Amino acid sequence: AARLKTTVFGKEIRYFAEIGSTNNEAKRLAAEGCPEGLIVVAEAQNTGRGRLARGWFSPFGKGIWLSVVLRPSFHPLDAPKCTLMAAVALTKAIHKVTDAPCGIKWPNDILYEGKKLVGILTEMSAEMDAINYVVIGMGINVNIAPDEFPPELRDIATSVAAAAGRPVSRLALLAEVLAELETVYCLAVSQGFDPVLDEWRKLSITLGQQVNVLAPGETFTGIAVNIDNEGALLVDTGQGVRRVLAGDVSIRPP
Ligand code: BT5
Repeated sequence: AARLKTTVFGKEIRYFAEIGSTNNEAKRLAAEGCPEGLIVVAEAQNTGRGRLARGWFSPFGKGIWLSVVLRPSFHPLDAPKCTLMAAVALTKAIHKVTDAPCGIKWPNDILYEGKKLVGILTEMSAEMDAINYVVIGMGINVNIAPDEFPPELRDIATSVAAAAGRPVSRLALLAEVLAELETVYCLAVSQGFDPVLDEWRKLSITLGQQVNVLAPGETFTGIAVNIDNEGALLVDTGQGVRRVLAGDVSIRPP
């Protein structure tokens, strides 16, 4: 805690050697009324989760498996933008520990050399027009060597240490992540998401690229031209611009 640079985030820390999912624990604590800024971290997750019931590989002592509880006053429809906000904070934090070029793939991945370093899972509880809580889950592969990934992830996953070419202090990186996240969250609360989305655009590796979009029920290709003020990806298919609010996007090699 001595190394923390934040005023609210991480002032209350729940640390586990092993847990099912830090997001589940954070949601449980949030439902019980815990304060904003509480974080849950674990050395290992047994049932780490991605989106759509996918799994998240979370080996002991090798990553930052982290969830942060927020209690924002903005509208529930703005909550998905918390994922983009977290991606901005994580990319900036990683840029503090390595010069290796990494950037954001819409909506929730940070990639280095086309492979995923970080995944983000935002979950929310809201009633009517008010958010009760938002939990931002972040999985950062810190010191995982290429051969330590299970075979099915070897072609798609990498780590901060692999990008940096040396081991990286998880504690130092965690302090940077919380500092950047608090800064960008304060910006969103005070000025709205527009300046956050501008930062996202600068750190994106998706915009300007030819992409394949796997949206619910269909697949198409086009050029990712922008994100709109709701955080949706705008893809120019040649026959018009399509708006993608949820889905998976792959960047096509040139
Ligand atoms: C994500 O989902 O990328 C969100 C991951 C969020 C993980 C954090 S860890 C702390 C918190 N607690 C949780 O339980 N979760 C959050 P998605 O975009 O659906 O990607 C999932 C896919 O990424 C999987 O189906 C695998 O193909 C791949 N994958 C799994 N583990 C990975 C890893 N460690 N590194 C890179 N890719 C991985």
